Parts: sequence; structure tokens; C-alpha cells
Amino acid sequence: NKTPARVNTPLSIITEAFENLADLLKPDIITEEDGLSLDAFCNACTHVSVLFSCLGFAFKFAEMEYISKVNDLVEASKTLDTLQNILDLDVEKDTVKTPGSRSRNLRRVRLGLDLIRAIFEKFLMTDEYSLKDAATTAYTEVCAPFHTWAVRTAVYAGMYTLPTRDQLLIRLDETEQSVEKNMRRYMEASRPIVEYIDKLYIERNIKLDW
Ligand code: 1PZ
Repeated sequence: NKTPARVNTPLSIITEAFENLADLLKPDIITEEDGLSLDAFCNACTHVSVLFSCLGFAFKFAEMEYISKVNDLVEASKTLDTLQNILDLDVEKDTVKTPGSRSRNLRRVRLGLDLIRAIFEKFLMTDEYSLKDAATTAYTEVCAPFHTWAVRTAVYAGMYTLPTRDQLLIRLDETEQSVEKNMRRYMEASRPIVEYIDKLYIERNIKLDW
């Protein structure tokens, strides 16, 4: 696929934000004491909102959920510098998994970022894959194990209202050819970020089974 990535499309804006964030994780830039800037992380996460406007009304709930979690982290960024600060405070207070805690919200946002990566991965496997099938498979893999039965049921029902593959491409201002570059770039940029977040929990002996 020699088609160049399109610029200034919703997807390219998200992708660039995560590439810039992933750059901060390069070994020559980040040090163990510094940790990843919470400000920079929130900034990239905020950009994801553009995607929701392509999905339709049924995903309004997912959007509100995601944005409220990100906003809580934005609030935290006013007093805390890094992602590890969030974990350390909750470990101290024993509130890592407490509903509404920042460490829990960070975990939720991380699942959302990885869900998008998985959706893109499925979406690109064949150009016959519908958005509904790609999103359903990805959701089953990445998020369903950690969601309640009620939420899973609502999400699977909502999948039937997703736009078609062609509609999505139009809303994203991409073609079947151009979309691949931007999706692959996001897939690559998000991976080290997700791994970094997981490591923060694991290093503190917190299992990721929730
Ligand atoms: C182009 C891509 C189309 C993809 C469509 C797939 C959308 C999947 C929607 C997932 C909805 C999750 C709804 C609610 C979950 C809640 O149970 C938890 C509660 O956490 P708690 O308060 O108990 O700690 N909330 C979340 O997990 C946070 C929200 C995650 C939403 C991620 C959406 C990711 C982005 C999708 C693409 C735009």
C-alpha cells in the first residue's frame, strides 16, 4: 500500500497525538525518576473524543464514560506530575481498585486505548470486515472480560447501530487505502503506552485481572 497517510483527518490527529506521547517513552528521553507526564498523557487521551462523533447515538454512553474518566485524570494533573504519582497515592490509601479512584480510572482509560487498537487491527485484517464485526471481536477480547454483564449486554446491542465500514471511512475522511496508514500508526504508537501503564501496576504487585 503506497498510498500516503492523509493529514488533518480525525484519525491522523489522534494518531499524531499518540505518536508524540510514545516518543516521550523512548529510553533516551524518559528516566525512571521522571516517569511519563500526566499532562501529556491526558492531552493525547482527550483527542480520542473525535472518534466518538463518528459512532452515533448508541455510543453516547461510552463517550460520556470515557470522557469522565479522562477528565478525572486531567483534574489530577493539576496537582500530580506523572502517571506513577497516581498509582503511588492510591497504593498508600489502599484505593487502587476503589470505584472512581484515579488508579481505577487510569486502568479504564488504558482499556479504552487498547480497545481502539484492537478494533483497528481487526478492521484491517480484510476489507470485507464490517465495523460491527471488528468492534465486537475486539471488545470481546479487550474489554468484555472486565465489564459487568449489564454493560456487556448493552455494548453488544449497541454494536448493531454502528455505521457501516463505508460510512465510517466517509466520516473519518479516509479511503480504504488511506485509512490503513493512520490506523497502523495508532496501533504502533499505543502499544508502548499501554505496556508502560501495565508495568506501573505490575511493579506495585497489582494484578491486572480487573
Ligand atoms: C471506531 C470504533 C468503534 C468502536 C465501538 C466500540 C465501543 C465499545 C464501548 C465500550 C463501552 C463501555 C461502557 C462502560 C463501561 C463501564 O462499565 C466502565 C465502568 O468503570 P467503573 O466506573 O466501574 O470503574 N467504564 C469504562 O470502562 C470507561 C469507558 C471506556 C470506554 C472506552 C471506549 C473506547 C473508545 C471506542 C472508540 C471511540
